[in-house]
Amino acid sequence: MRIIDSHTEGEPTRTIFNAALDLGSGPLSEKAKVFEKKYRDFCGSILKEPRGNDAYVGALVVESDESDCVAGVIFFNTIQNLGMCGHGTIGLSATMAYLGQIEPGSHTFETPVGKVAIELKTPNRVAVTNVESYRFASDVLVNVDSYGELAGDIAWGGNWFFLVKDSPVPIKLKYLRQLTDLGLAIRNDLENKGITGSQGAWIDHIELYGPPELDGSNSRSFVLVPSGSYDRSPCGTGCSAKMACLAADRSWPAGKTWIQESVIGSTYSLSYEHGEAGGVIVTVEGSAYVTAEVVPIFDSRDPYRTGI
Ligand code: PYC
Repeated sequence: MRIIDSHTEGEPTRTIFNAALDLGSGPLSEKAKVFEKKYRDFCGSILKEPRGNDAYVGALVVESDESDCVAGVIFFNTIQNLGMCGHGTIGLSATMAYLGQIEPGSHTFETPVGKVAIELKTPNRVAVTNVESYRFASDVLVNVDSYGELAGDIAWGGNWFFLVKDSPVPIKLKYLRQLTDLGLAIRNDLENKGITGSQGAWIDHIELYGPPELDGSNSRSFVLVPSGSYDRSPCGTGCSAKMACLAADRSWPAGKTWIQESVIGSTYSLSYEHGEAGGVIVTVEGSAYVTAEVVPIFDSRDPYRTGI
């Protein structure tokens, strides 16, 4: 097994090669289910504290049966699998470039929710063309103590999101505690009301939007991720969900660049085209850097070897 860490616009990815796990012989979507069920301790030991933390996303690289794909990848966080991961795909691409496994140009990865294309522009700059994204519901009301009623949209961008256009809390790092509490309270209210994505899917990511702070950018966002931590990047799948909502509202045209800031001020450059199923195909461009090579040691005497 070989493990390389990177960050994409501030958000960490831990990429795992040659893990030699027995995931069966089904399609990647089935292998991902086997991975989630059978290898919880593996995920915990790789991503959770004390070896990692709640912000990490793992990218388990597997062989793809698709002849046009350079690899298959299963993304996971400290509690479950992700469908797709935008920052993780950019991190994986920069990591494979660092290892000399891919050259600048076009490549395709297989994920459990579909194929994603990348353009490796430089060893660190990557544009990801995501799976088709769509808005599932608009103006859904939630109730949150101290903020009252808030309206948001539910959208799919490779994961499920609830997006609040005008956050009552400013999108600034100094309000991280309040933003996190608000995100958790919204998620709880959605759960209590039985509000889900399609087929009862848990809406596990909450996005709060506010005005941009940087010249030339369009918006700033805070993204609560399933572990209760937050995305340091603008969240690739979350940006895809956002573009799907903008397209559904007809408030941003296809092909025009949108710059999305994260709560730490890092940015993605986004645009969309109309998809075949009525949604949008979003391209997310950002930068990633390799930060470390990790050689984990699993000491059988360590009570926290599978994470806290
Ligand atoms: O970039 O898509 C993303 C993502 C999902 C969760 C954390 N990052």
